[in-house]
Amino acid sequence: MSDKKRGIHELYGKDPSTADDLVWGRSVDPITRRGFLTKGGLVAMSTAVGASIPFAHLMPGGLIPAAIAQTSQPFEIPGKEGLIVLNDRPVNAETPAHLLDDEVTPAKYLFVRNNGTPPITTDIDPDAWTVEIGGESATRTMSFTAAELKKKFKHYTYQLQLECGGNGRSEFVPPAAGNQWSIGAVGCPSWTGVRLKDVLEHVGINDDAVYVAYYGADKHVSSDPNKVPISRGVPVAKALEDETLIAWAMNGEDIPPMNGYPLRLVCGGWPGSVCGKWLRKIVVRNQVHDGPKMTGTSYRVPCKPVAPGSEVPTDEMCIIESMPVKSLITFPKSGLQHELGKKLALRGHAWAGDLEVHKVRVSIDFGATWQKAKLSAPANRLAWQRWSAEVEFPEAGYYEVWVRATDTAGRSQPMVLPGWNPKGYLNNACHRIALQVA
Ligand SMILES: Nc1nc2c(c(=O)[nH]1)N[C@H]1C(S)=C(S)[C@@H](COP(=O)(O)O)O[C@H]1N2
Ligand SMILES: [Mo]
Repeated sequence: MSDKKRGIHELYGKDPSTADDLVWGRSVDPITRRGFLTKGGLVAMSTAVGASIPFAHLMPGGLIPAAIAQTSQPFEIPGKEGLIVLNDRPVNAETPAHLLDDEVTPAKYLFVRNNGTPPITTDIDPDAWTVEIGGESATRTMSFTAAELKKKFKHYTYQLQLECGGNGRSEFVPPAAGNQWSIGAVGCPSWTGVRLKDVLEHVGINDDAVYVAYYGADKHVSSDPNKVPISRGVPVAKALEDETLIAWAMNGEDIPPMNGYPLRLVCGGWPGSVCGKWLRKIVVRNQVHDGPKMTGTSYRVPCKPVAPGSEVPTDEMCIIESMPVKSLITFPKSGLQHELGKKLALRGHAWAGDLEVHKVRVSIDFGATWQKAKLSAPANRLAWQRWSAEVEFPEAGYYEVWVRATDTAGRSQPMVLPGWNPKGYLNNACHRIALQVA
């Protein structure tokens, strides 16, 4: 059964409409997006979900029934293991904290955040994939195949954090719409590619350049070819940093299909949304980029703090740049039983956007007192840092371990929640795990 479930997700991951047709004989009305089930399809779906479906005629097309999509935890995307699926159209899946324990995040544990339908890249020749560099502030327009990029420019490898701007959204009150990420939309794999800077300098950028933005090969979920699911960018200075890469490898292997194979941008320390996957085009802009998900409330927060639930005018919203300081407890797993009188070893990672982490502390008394953890240097700029500590418990009972990092500018994580914002971005509250001491 679980193989069958996985099969369904794979199928839907590629092309929801075709999958609908194949699995249920369901056709989708292009305007209402409702699915039309044949009689046989309805019987098959009712059998699969275990009951008749009174509102079957109102069910959207291209959607796997939740009964099937959500029962087989952990959800398996090809090449991934143990991820928790939040949405399957588009695919969004996060990693439980204890699976982020490796210093370098393995491919199977890197989260997936898709805004649209990924291109089918399984059968392509990765070296023949082309990227165009242009835009009104580029001196000329040039096209490179991945093979040419590899041949022409020097290769670099960096370990770079990738965290979705909405990571932690599920804790905001009042709630914010969007994927209800808990804490696992983050990872720190090692990336290999060429510096975006070397490529841009080769092409030439004009003095009036302001922003550098990307377009990918994914499609809008509506299947409308004129709509772009996401196109974001960064100011020129961030694009020209040494660590900003056009990458073709993750941990020494091809980038996984869902993480942007065969080429993606990696721009560490900023919201993951600036790291264009399935990279097709880079544009050098003479203004702040205005592609989909750059404007309005997307990846923007109130420039000044607001009361929870406020309506914030667009011109009082600022684009998120560096991500805030944050940390995770990756060992032990929340919910463990621990023997009284024994020391408990703890470890995890801490990161701070463009900055470094200065110190990490842990608490076993809900933040009343803190103990300093050991903290390692990052493998390179914009990589997360390993921390470890040992704690002892005074008596039997329920405890929580909290972790709190402070960046080199002296800013610490909030203990409960940071400032509310309309889209629920930047929740860098302390991570906590539960345990029973007996
Ligand atoms: N082309 C393209 N690039 C994209 C996205 C996307 O939907 N399409 N999602 C962005 C967002 S919001 C995030 S958080 C990261 C997620 O990267 P991952 O799926 O490899 O973890 O990719 C970014 N790059
Ligand atoms: Mo994101």
